[in-house]
Amino acid sequence: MPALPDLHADQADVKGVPRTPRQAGVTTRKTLCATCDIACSVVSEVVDGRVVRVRSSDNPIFRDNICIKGIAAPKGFAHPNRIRRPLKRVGERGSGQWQEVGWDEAMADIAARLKAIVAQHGPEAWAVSTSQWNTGTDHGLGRRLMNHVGSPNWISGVALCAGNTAAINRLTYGWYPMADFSSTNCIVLFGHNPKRDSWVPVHNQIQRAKARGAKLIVLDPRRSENAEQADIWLPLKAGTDTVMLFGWLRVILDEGLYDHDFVAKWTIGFEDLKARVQEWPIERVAAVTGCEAEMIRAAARIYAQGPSIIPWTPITDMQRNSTSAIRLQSILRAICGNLDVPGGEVLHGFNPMIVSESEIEMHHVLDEAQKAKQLGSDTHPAFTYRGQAPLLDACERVWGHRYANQVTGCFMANPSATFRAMAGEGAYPVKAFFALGNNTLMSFANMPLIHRALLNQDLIVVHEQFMTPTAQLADYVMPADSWLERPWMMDGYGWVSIYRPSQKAMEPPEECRSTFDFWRTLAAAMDMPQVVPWKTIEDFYDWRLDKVGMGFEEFAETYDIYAPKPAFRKYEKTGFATPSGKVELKSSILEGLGFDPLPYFRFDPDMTDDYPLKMFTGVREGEYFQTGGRHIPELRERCPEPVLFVSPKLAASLGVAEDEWVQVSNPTGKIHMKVGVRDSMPDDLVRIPHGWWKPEMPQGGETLSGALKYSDAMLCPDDEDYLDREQGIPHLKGIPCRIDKLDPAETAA
Ligand SMILES: Nc1nc2c(c(=O)[nH]1)N[C@H]1C(S)=C(S)[C@@H](COP(=O)(O)OP(=O)(O)OC[C@H]3O[C@@H](n4cnc5c(=O)[nH]c(N)nc54)[C@H](O)[C@@H]3O)O[C@H]1N2
Ligand SMILES: Nc1nc2c(c(=O)[nH]1)N[C@H]1C(S)=C(S)[C@@H](COP(=O)(O)OP(=O)(O)OC[C@H]3O[C@@H](n4cnc5c(=O)[nH]c(N)nc54)[C@H](O)[C@@H]3O)O[C@H]1N2
Ligand code: SF4
Ligand SMILES: [Mo]
Repeated sequence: MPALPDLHADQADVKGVPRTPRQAGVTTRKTLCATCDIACSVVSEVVDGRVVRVRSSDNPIFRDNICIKGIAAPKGFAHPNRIRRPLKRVGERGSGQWQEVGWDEAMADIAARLKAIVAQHGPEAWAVSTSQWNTGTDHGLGRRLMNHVGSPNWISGVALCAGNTAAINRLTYGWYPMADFSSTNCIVLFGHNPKRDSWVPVHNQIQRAKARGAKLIVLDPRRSENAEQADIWLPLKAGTDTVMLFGWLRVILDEGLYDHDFVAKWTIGFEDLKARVQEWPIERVAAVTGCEAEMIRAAARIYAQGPSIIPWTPITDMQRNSTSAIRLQSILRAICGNLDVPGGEVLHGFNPMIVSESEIEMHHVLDEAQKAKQLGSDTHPAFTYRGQAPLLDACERVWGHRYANQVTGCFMANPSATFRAMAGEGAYPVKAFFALGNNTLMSFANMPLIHRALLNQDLIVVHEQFMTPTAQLADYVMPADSWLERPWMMDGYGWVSIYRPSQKAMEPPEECRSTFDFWRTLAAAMDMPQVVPWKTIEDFYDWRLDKVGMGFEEFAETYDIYAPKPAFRKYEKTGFATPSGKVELKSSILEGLGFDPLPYFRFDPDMTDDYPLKMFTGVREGEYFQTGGRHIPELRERCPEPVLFVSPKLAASLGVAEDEWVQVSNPTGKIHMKVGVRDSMPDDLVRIPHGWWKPEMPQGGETLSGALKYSDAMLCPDDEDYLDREQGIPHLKGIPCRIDKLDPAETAA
């Protein structure tokens, strides 16, 4: 294969300042890339009203924060596949027959049909799924309209990525803290693997911290990029992070390495925790995790020296012991004195100068009877209204508002319960489903269930840039703008008090519109124009910025970053935003919900003869963000097919070789993948890539452009054995499967 061009080469001339535009007549706009959720500050170069290049920011703080997905984004958005006009389904659902309609006409029909469904089944029959990060300009307006209409059934990919971490962190100390990379002495990565083309700002922060001497500890079954540069790499068994955390706690408690004053003054439940940790002698931890006892001790001791950080990781968001793992991380932070200190993890609270998305959502208008109907709140309440309700008073006391919807994950319905209700298998029917910037079909567990759920809807509306497998099943596909084509005010997902503005760099094509416009026009068509009263998104931002005393345009010209001066140990004045005002090592909230108030570990179900292998889904591909991007030729030629990874030994025992096609199956479903033999993989684990479909394959029909043939979600179970108890999120890090070689004749891709 000929060598592929280095997409980063295009950035080479911008390493020094000042920077030279590559073309005459260039104007520049300060933009935030929203192709992935980390939102790098970049510069858009515009010629004749079109963005011709995206490059890394001129601000030294953000230098080199760019990846090939951001670089390729203008090409991706200009691609002929882009949806440019509202489409109304005219044939059978999923038949690929569409009629172009005007935006207003579409919204009028959508509103009429939604009203009819609400009238017949109640407002809770309307569910919405979004991913805040992609839509960018939702800003809580979707929830605001839902709260006024009366539906609690909002779900999101954040249920298994960061939103749930935020909700669970709040149970322990009331706010989800942010890692301070700038002055930490030790970074601990639980699987999380930032690299050159994934999570680039964090990758760069890790490199800078290492250069100043900070230690890096990596826990990963695979020899990942970060494992290779770690001071300590603990190659734990997949899904055993909770046990490893118990091991660290054991060392820290036995050796007295915790912050005694903090524990005495600011925590409750220490003695109970100690008793629970006794269940985990280091030898037992070593046996279960497969790591050496001495290495576990060494890692725990370095962490305890501090100040240390355990930056957010999605890996413990997606395990059947997720709640316990996240709670144990929170507990470690607290008892080792890493909470709200420089170089540790900082509790930001709201920015007092800007109206937050949590406020915009107006959760107080949804009445208690409707909140109680939130799907999944009876069985898996941790991040639902019911689970988070005990925090409301405390949140108001400490942070000034009752509803802190951090990372939009704190008042969600449970996705699996929602899909069951949509499929007609729940407590009540859900008959209208809206997906905004979320490829719902492929982005949760049990895809066959989601497929059934979608086919059982009376109304599906999708706001999208491309004809995703989810969009292919819609009644209406509404064309979305992109991050180059709209202004944005980024609030760090309500996690931090830092705001960053993004300037609109070009006009959206044809009828493409922002999520703000989607909700504004829907509210008006639902006869609720007062719910979204702002005419333009700039008016809306001006309103939010009222206290700053600047309009959005001036704000965006003036600031790259807008944040209050950092303050530490704020709890000394206010207490923590928990029911007790302390760090709850033993959680009163979990106890009140009928769960074990202390962390615990459930072993994975045993493998069977039929499904003897263990797989996880993950290892992000540098080329794509999640299920997107496969239509961009520059990226696709680098990563043309879905590839599973196995070790050379496992490949040999299965009788499969590099580039051969295989079927991966389990009781949930089956898919086809290509084999990649990697010596970085352990011998007892299979890696399945997330989010594969092929936009060039036929829409609808047998495979929905390959989604039913290649998507990892076909293999992810959501029965109780594979759900975290408290949150009900799926276990993506230890799923049984088998691998069978395919007859080459069957596999013409
Ligand atoms: N089975 C399984 N499920 C998973 C995961 C997994 O590994 N396996 N990973 C989880 C994780 S970590 C995450 S973050 C979630 C992500 O789940 P999603 O949020 O669904 O992420 P994407 O697959 O990127 O889908 C986003 C869609 O938004 C569209 N889009 C992009 N920009 C815009 C925009 O500006 N406006 C609108 N309206 N649409 C836009 C894209 O074209 C794309 O189709 O999935 C989670 N779900
Ligand atoms: N290029 C690119 N970048 C992305 C994304 C993308 O799609 N493409 N997605 C973004 C999003 S939404 C997210 S959430 C992040 C995710 O990115 P990361 O947090 O880096 O997650 P992954 O790359 O899925 O997996 C990281 C590591 O987890 C290890 N691992 C697997 N199972 C376990 C386990 O049970 N325990 C432990 N400790 N480790 C395990 C894997 O071996 C792998 O090396 O990436 C973001 N960045
Ligand atoms: S890491 Fe890449 S895709 Fe993500 S925001 Fe930065 S440039 Fe965009
Ligand atoms: Mo994610």
